[in-house]
Amino acid sequence: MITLTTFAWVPDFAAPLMRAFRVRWALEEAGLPYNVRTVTLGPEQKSPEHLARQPFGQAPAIEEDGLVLFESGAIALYIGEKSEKLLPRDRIARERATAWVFAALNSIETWALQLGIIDFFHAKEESTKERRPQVEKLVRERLGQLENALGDKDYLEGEFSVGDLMMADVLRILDHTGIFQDFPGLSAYKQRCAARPAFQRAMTAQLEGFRKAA
Ligand SMILES: N[C@@H](CCC(=O)N[C@@H](CS)C(=O)NCC(=O)O)C(=O)O
Repeated sequence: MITLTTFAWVPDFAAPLMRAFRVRWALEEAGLPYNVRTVTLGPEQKSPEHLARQPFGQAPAIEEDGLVLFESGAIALYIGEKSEKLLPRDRIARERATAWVFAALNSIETWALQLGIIDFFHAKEESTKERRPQVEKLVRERLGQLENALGDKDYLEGEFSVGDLMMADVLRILDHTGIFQDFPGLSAYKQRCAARPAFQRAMTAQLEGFRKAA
């Protein structure tokens, strides 16, 4: 059985966003039970035990049958291998789903995160006045391109896959901005993904875990 390592507690703004969520969601979609191990922010994060799981002292990480795996993208694909629902067996559909995982992490998350970091940690700094509009412009460009690629489909390739799981999770980084008002197609896509029972179960479990540790 997979053991997920997550933080025991994170600040409120980060609780729904913490990247262990995407692992929980993938596990729920795949219908796989899992154990949870918690690590505390601070010295335990940088302990040799945790660095052996996650070389940067971050979370999530997973372990199963002697495999220790870090990076949420790699973990999502690993779980995908166990479920056709996440990674289709068809060669082309499978590669396309994989491409969307990379697109979410490389082409969207990098920019969404920049905006998140500015808003969550540097909102009052002088440099933000100049930097934020530049970053927002780039984010908007990427969102427009993503919305075009989605078109009128329910999911990026028609059927839900691990690519949608990663994309929908990454888009949530921007929830605090209200930017999706200007992208109705993506807004509906996000809602569709968040309405999935597996998403709901994973979110309940994540928030409950943090609440108990608070
Ligand atoms: N690229 C990594 C990023 C992991 C990451 O940044 N995790 C955050 C929590 S969501 C973290 O560990 N933050 C604490 C830190 O960086 O010290 C992944 O996708 O797994």
